[in-house]
Amino acid sequence: MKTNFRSGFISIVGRPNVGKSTFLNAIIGKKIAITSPKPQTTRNRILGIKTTDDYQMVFVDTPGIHKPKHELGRILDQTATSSIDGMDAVLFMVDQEKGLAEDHVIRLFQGITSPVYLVINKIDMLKSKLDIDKIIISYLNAYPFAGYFPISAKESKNLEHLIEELITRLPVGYPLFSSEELTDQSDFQLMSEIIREKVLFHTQEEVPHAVAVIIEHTEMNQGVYEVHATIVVERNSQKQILIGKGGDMLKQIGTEARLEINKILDTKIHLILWVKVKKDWRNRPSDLKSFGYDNHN
Ligand SMILES: Nc1nc2c(ncn2[C@@H]2O[C@H](COP(=O)(O)OP(=O)(O)OP(=O)(O)O)[C@@H](O)[C@H]2O)c(=O)[nH]1
Ligand SMILES: [Mg+2]
Repeated sequence: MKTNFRSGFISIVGRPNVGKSTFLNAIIGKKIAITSPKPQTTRNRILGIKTTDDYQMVFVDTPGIHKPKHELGRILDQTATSSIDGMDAVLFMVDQEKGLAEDHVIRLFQGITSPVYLVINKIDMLKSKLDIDKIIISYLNAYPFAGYFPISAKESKNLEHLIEELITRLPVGYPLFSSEELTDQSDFQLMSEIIREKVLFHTQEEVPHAVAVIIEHTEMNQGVYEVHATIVVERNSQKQILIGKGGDMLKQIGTEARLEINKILDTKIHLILWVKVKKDWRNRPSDLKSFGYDNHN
């Protein structure tokens, strides 16, 4: 290891749907966090680890900060806000839609010592540089940001400038993870998240938010790696939607999830999905905890 090796933590915070997880995947170069056009996709703090000969950057992807309606939402906000202070740098990500409605997020930066960068994502959707400038100007008086970085996470545009700046914020220190590690998530967590992503993609309105996925167990059956998973919903009507006509919807979700798990984990699996109703689980501390959602994730 080089004597001036640097390592540190960088968190990514912002409102839901601005592209935090897409950015994490782009930086790491592999899908480790699920993404979707629906808000509140990310529910746990997810680490993405980028290691080179010179540095190790540990990115912390967080749930979008919003006004919670359930206990789950409150936990999500807490997970995000507890990932702000004590970081070597904070990336405050915005897109063109939000403007200054984000005051409640900016307020969280008061009193912290970490440098906060304004990262304007989705610039591929903007027509001109003037549009980017307008967004930056609208934030100028909101907080003394350490820098402004317009990027496109989806097209991996302008990421290298941001990385160069972040390197300067890393203290000299040992790596905290081995160089092969890209995330702190277990294979079970990754599998359950991929299944949830397919549910998010195929369902609308309240259903995506009412879903949790649990990997019950795995076993080898005649040379095939079987994964048994349960999709939990809050109401019978949601269960009907997920199963679909003649089981079509569940079959579709299962096929898409299986193909992606095969690819990402490089293992051939056989996926067996069940749907179960657990009334009001998003407000029940015991259910939230057993599904992996608590303040300590
Ligand atoms: N056009 C465009 N779309 C993007 C870009 N980055 C992300 N998106 C899209 O924005 C949507 C939300 O992306 P996510 O990465 O899930 O957003 P997030 O901030 O992690 O959302 P939460 O986890 O809900 O807080 C998805 O449909 C992405 O494809 C970008 O650079 N350009
Ligand atoms: Mg996310």
